[in-house]
Amino acid sequence: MGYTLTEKILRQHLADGFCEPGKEIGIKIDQTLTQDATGTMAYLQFESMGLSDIATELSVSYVDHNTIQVGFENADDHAYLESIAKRYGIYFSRPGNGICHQVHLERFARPGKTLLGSDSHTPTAGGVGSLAMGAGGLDVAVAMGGGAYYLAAPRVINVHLTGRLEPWATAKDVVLKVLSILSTKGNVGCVCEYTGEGIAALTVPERATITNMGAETGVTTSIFPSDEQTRRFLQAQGRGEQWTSLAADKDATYDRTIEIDLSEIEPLASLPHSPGNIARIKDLNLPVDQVMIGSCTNSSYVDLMTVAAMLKGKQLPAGVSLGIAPGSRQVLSTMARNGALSDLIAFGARILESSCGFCIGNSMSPCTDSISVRTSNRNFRGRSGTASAQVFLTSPLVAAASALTGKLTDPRELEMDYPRIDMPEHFEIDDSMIIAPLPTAERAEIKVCRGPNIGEPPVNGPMPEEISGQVTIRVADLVTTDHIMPAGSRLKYRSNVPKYSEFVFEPLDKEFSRRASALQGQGVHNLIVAGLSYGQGSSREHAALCPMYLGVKGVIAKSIERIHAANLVNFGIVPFHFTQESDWNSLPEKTEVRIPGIRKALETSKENIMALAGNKQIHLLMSLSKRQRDILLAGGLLPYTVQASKGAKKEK
Ligand code: MIC
Ligand code: SF4
Repeated sequence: MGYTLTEKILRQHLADGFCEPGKEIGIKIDQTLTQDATGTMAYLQFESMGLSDIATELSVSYVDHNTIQVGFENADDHAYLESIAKRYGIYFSRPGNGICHQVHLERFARPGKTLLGSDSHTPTAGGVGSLAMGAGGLDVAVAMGGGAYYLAAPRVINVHLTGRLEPWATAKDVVLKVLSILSTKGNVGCVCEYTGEGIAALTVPERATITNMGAETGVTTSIFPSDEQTRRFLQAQGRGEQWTSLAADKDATYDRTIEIDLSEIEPLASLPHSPGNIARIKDLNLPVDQVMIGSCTNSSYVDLMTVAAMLKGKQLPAGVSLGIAPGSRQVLSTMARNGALSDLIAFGARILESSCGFCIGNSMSPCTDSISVRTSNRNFRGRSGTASAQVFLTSPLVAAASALTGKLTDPRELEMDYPRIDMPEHFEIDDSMIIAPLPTAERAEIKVCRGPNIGEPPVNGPMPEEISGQVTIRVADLVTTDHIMPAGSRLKYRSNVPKYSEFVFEPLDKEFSRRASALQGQGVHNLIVAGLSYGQGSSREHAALCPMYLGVKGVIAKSIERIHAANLVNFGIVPFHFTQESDWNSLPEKTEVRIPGIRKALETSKENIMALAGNKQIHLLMSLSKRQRDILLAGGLLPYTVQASKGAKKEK
């Protein structure tokens, strides 16, 4: 029996366990990436492990989320990150150089390598055949130190593509089609592997759009084989020697197969307020107030050159605003040289820095009750920075068509020839904004810059004998990490956990933080009760770290998303699942809950737990590996790793 591509790469990197779907395995990580919003905490955690160097083949620290700062906080983060990179032999991509996923794809991602990134869109590199996964910063810190990354061996879904995209249909529409089939829930523990004759015509940047937004389905990652298109891309990036051919075996077996005929793909959109609400553009007839083009999903050279060709010589209608953020400095400077940038400016576009910016509500928030069309990957309520705005996610071509007409427009309706833009044979390469690691001998001399915004990572105590507390908040289905730990204007507090913790659940319940903190002061454990797919969206570990700081000991949910469940364990919070639907009703807010013998249950690998909700007994499931139980007993991955390394030293 042959192997899938995913299995092949996993087997080559296996460090612990057996590759059997659902079973926990540890794999060796070749490359890591971090970005500033999650990276500062990841490096603080790395430092507290007391290691002298990184152990990966390559680690890159990007600054792309908070680049245009108000106040000193982000600037302090940047200075810290630059100095840490110098100290430990990490590449440093300076602010302005571009969005981590776009730059990593252009300059570093390689077929067959494992990549772990502290950002949920790390699977973008699956476009070049990397097995690329998002994780919490602490997992990335451990991987940088040479520790294995633990995950459930995935079930592999074959997304089989046939046919060829028609003009005006794009890779974005393909991934929106995939979302319409898989939805945003129920895919935890799966990988999407793309196969079929339809892939041959898709370029690497198109593939990367698909693997990037695959994250919204909740899969562990998505991956394309490495073929002639991959070779072409690597050659165009001056990295041809890094190409190797990779594909699944012909007789590989898959858990499920999805068939998509590319010739039937039409321009689609995700409707507010979930990436999984898919509709055809031609069925939507709505006025548009704002159009935003960019983000790690759609800001490649071809994406933006096509937009520029569509807008050239025309004028932005009154009442509509247009912002464009090229994904990398490579894209921006190429367009500056070839004149396409002036076409965009002449049209009336506002050119934003090559960074995440608008995608995370950091700039150009739309006005009250408006409609914003965006090429990014998430449209959760309020993520744009405006709670009442309606965000539609589309391809760059639909976005450009809508900027031309002032309403949501299927570009096939424009009286315009399709402007076919090809990927260049050679991209313009200038890595001067990437600071390469110092020679090892010079690293120890580096002084790490710590401004007042750089706090110590808080460390949890060991798991108590029993959990005794109350339901401090009860939330519905599909609560995202944007609900738990808002970004936008709050993002600058990422390195200051006490301050950032004031905003836990802010979009849902402004009083939560104060309440939890007061209960914690009285020695009461806080518990969160949640519905389906709790913690979907980003990899931000602050959605576990800050609740931990406020004394949360457990989350009881109908289901929890992969990265968030791992983050909870990493910060000593037990992820419990309901086993009986009716128990959900027994846990309204303020219910007193006791989980006696929780330490014992963790020590003895007990899975089915009895808890007391008021006077009523409820049944909970604690489905964890031995390693996860040990982490929870220690109070989290940091104390666990420190204990484990002390143990190893004693044995020597
Ligand atoms: C996002 O898109 O929400 C982010 C900001 O890039 C996050 C990371 C974070 O929360 O900092 C992600 O996707 O993981
Ligand atoms: Fe940045 Fe948006 Fe991509 Fe997250 S989804 S990495 S905020 S561009």
